[in-house]
Amino acid sequence: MDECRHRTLRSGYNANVHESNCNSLRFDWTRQEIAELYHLPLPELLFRAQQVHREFHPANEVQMCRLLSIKTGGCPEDCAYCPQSAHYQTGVERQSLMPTGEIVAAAEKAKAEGATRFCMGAAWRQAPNGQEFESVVESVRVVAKMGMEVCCTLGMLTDAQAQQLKEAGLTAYNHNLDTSPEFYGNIISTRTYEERLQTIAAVRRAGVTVCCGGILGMGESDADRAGLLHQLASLNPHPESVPINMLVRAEGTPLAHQNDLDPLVMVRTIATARIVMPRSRVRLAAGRTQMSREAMLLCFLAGANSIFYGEKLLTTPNPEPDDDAELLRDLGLSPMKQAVHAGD
Ligand code: SAM
Ligand code: DTB
Ligand code: SF4
Repeated sequence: MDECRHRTLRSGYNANVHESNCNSLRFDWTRQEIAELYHLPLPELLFRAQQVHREFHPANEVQMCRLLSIKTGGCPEDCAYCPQSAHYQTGVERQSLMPTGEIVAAAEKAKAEGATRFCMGAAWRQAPNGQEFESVVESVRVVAKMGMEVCCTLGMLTDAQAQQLKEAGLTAYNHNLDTSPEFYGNIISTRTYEERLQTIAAVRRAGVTVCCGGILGMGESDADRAGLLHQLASLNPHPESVPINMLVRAEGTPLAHQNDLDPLVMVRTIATARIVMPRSRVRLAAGRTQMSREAMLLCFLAGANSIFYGEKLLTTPNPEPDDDAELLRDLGLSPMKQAVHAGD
């Protein structure tokens, strides 16, 4: 555990707050401790999350990330939430891998609009070898040279592929655990939790930063949300980015008719993530079109400091950029400049 700075900086500091906020970078959180944080009275939870947030991050900055689906639909996996799974009739049109020129044009547009991170998503079970992979590597190389943080999410990855992406300048690799180990089997049957962890380990070994989070609103319980956070907070180092997605209900998927998720569940989960993974960037990811401005404000107050910016996520809508720009202006939040340490 890192030496706690509060001990020397703030004498007379409340011991309980100190206990949960100042265990900076713990990797031994128990599931019980995480569940207890998650269930704190919400004002208390938000207060503690704000304290951690302000100790580790600029208080009023938000990272702007742009997503692009570079290979869409027809995925052999059966993820029950996903409009791109070939197992369901969702109306998503299949598209083969986008050429580097088109990807770079999208990245240039994103950069001009203020995004500092560019994330390329592909509906693959695992990153392919051969020509297609070489083409992705080339896209990573060009976008990295533009001075943007580059993230990919291509499915499972081998050590050699992770290394090749690293050499091309990849900042981060997104591979979500999605939910708790216990609930996972209700959502995906075509690959295991352990396989997800193995890809995350390969990304880490290659020296690429890890972007790993989950989805709320799939019918999981509070205990499952604490279980997901426990898995994430037990990774050492913690994922540098933790995307918290609200399920986007896609017609044709098994989860199309899930009940609305109470946005306060997003708030609680983000606040708990902020406390247990103090240095990580917590991303208020998919699902913002279903949230009010006030709910998004609470997510920022809870410690979210990154969003996807642009009218589309991968295949589903995101808030209009003008509306997001207005929201940030009204809240007094500033778009983050390029990270000092890419991947933070
Ligand atoms: N195929 C790769 C994979 O699964 O790792 C990369 C692309 S996949 C679309 C990336 C992530 O998007 C998933 O892990 C999931 O967490 C998230 N996602 C997919 N569909 C979603 C939905 N309908 N709502 C919220 N998040 C979703
Ligand atoms: C993540 O956690 N959320 C993003 C990104 N990582 C790749 C994807 C959200 C996808 C939402 C559904 C869609 O647009 O297809
Ligand atoms: Fe395929 Fe990824 Fe969608 Fe699962 S989440 S079906 S792996 S694209």
